[in-house]
Amino acid sequence: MHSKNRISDPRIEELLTVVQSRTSLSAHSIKQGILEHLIYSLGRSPHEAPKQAYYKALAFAIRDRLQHRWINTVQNYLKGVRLKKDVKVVCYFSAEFMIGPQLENSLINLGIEPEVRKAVADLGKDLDELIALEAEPGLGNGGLGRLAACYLDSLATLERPAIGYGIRYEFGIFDQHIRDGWQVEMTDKWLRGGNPWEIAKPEVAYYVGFGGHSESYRDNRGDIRMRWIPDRMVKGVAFDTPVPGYRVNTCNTLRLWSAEACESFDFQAFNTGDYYQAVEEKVISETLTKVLYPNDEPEAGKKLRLSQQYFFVSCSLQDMLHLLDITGQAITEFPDRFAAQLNDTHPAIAVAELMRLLIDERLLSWDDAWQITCRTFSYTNHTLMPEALEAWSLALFQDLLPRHLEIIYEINRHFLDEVRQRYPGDDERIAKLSLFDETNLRHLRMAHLACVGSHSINGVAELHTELLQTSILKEFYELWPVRFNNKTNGVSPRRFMVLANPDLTELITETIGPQWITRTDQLQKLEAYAEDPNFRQRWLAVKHDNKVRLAGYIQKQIGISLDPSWLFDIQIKRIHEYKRQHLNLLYILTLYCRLKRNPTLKLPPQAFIFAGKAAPNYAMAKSIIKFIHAVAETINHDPEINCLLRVVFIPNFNVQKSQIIYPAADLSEQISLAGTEASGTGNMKFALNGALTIGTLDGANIEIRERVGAENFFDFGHQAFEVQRLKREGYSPSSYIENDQQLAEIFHLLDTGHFTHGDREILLPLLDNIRSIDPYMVLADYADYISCHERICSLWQDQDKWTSMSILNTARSGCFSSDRAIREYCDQIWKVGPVPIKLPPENADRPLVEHDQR
Ligand code: 26V
Repeated sequence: MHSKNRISDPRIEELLTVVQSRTSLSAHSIKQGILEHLIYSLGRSPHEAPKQAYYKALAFAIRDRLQHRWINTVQNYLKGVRLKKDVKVVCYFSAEFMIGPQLENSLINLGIEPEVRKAVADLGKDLDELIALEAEPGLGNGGLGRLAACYLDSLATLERPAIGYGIRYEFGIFDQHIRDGWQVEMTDKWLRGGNPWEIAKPEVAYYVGFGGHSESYRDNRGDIRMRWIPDRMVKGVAFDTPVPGYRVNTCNTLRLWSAEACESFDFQAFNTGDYYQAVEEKVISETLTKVLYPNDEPEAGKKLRLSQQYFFVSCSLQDMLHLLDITGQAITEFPDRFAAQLNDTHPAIAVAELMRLLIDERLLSWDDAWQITCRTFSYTNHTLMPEALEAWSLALFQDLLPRHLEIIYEINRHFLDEVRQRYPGDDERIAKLSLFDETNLRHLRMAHLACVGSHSINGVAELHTELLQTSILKEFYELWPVRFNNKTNGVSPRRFMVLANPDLTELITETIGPQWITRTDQLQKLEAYAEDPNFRQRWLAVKHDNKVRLAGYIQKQIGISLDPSWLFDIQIKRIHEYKRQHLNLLYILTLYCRLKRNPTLKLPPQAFIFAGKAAPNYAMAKSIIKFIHAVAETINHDPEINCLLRVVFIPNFNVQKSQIIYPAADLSEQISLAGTEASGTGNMKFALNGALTIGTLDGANIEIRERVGAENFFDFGHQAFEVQRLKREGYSPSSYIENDQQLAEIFHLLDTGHFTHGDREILLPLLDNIRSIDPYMVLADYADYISCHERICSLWQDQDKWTSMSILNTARSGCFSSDRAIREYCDQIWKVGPVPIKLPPENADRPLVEHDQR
């Protein structure tokens, strides 16, 4: 009880006894906490409680230990604002947050894993088993949602005030099952067992309108104003999840909105006697936040998606205005207190909603409101794919958000007036810049709305930002070059190294000290050990153990055995034609044919591991999954082949699984067609864990190659500018097959149903698409991809060299930490500095770390 010595104030003494049983980080107190929660929160006897109950009790006990940090963090921010200290809060608007499991992350950040392991063992349980029981909140599709989660982690670790605003989907990304090699989707009932990490705040609720019409009226100054009369209202209720930083007291908030029916509205219908209509309204309202939509499915549930986007954006902006009000600040302060980041265009409707709140509800002038709006928002673009750019049909938009449409017309009028002044008579440019696409059955372009209403526009890797400026946002770049900037993505070293790869973490920490965890540039110190035989041996041993762990998992879950001494060649990401999992398959099939022709061929044994989900209505992507399984089945069952090649598809890829897979990779496949992958973030997770990359010069691959050195990176394929030229000049995929015997043989085998039990139909649409259109130029990059793999195979023979290269990949990838990215966002866009959180004496248990980690 070392804190007792410090404290003499009796009032604090009293508080201390109240809170200390729930704040102490000792093993004894944690054990006590678990037992208390088992009995009093969950109503179970410790003797009969199932493991699931132990998991939950443990989660509650750990949440208790975050609680005072969380409360103090919020109080500190508000206090700072009240005292007119320039506290500014980052509001990260994102339709997706793929936060992954929370328990182990909290233990790592608090630095109490050893104590908790002991507490749990004292209760006769195994910590790893309890950790494995946590249902993963899969509230995102892939890279974009995981990026948002990494950014929240870094914001808290860097002690920056931040709120993540999003949607509490009742069903996250679907669970992927595989039946007969095909993907089958099942609903993700992640809330089934309750969610111990969230706290419902029923008193933090806002009303959001839909539909109806707008009308004009005279305000008490006699000025004409507009108001919106919606015909439906939905209530948004806040659910908060703590976001603890690493070894700091800062604990920020992820605030997700859940839709509920409004009581008062039901009542109205009830009065008119239409009880069933009222119940129906209730059901419709509560449908709003039911399910996450795949972002790569262009036609899915249009109307509901726009409703979801507007719903969470409106709740979040109302919440921000409320925070401003309770701290007694003027509306003009808004952009100095909040920096709101639009994570892609999903929240772009925020531009119109903030305008509406300021003009219609706070009665500001247009010009004042517009200034506040543009100073508040900044926009990150995450894709160049034309079919991915969000555009809403005006009919739908008008029906759902009539008042917003009026406001957007007005924004467009002001904007195009400015453009006309700059470029008189340039109607073509006007049409390109307009918020409305007049050619495409009149659509509202959300990327344009985001650009016009933001003071900063960024891409997520250097090439991507450059391509934004020269292609899809070219005219905006010409108009406002200073608004454009690049922020190359980053990933959390806590989640993807410390948590995912504890053995590597230990080896690195033992070698260069622990500071690298928050200062990843220090990983550079490992360079000095790249040629050290002893260190290399230990590095290799860690990789080997990680491969044993993955092989064990695969054996248990899928029943395929893998030899950890083989080369583990891994491609894990959403299944998409542009990511070209089928190019990877063509390499595997090439090896297959070569081995069949020459069974004594010298080849390093290779395990090919795939994982990833396909959007439920994306037929080609689903065929690619079937294709992988067809090849896997043939190869894995062929005794002539399976001694050198094996192919595995790990179903239901998620954050939890990714943590087992990244650390076990020797080779990372990053093979998208150049100019299509905005950044990629898996590429960074692999490199940080010491995998070598085979990759195209696309997205952040280019920067990874630059950093780790071209000699430690395997690049291949056409570059983005060559892809553009090829397309211009007329790309003919069939000629590649005609001129390459190996390709011809592969396609012949596929056509005869060699891998599909003689079925010549099931893969035909995919094969025909490659032969006739090949939209992502798989065939144009095939030859170079094969020869690149051949170089890799020969390098693999030299394990010392390989291991040195692996060490250098980790040592030089430090800049791909999300801490680096967040520092750039904070310094260059948000202008948000650190606000260290001090705990009051009654809450001080012990400092989380001795040294300064900032
Ligand atoms: C892609 C597509 C492909 C065509 C069909 C419709 C469609 C719709 C959406 C998308 C992707 C949307 C945005 C997105 O998720 N981008 C990803 O963001 C990551 C984080 O910045 C980045 O690493 C990935 O490269 C990028 O694809």
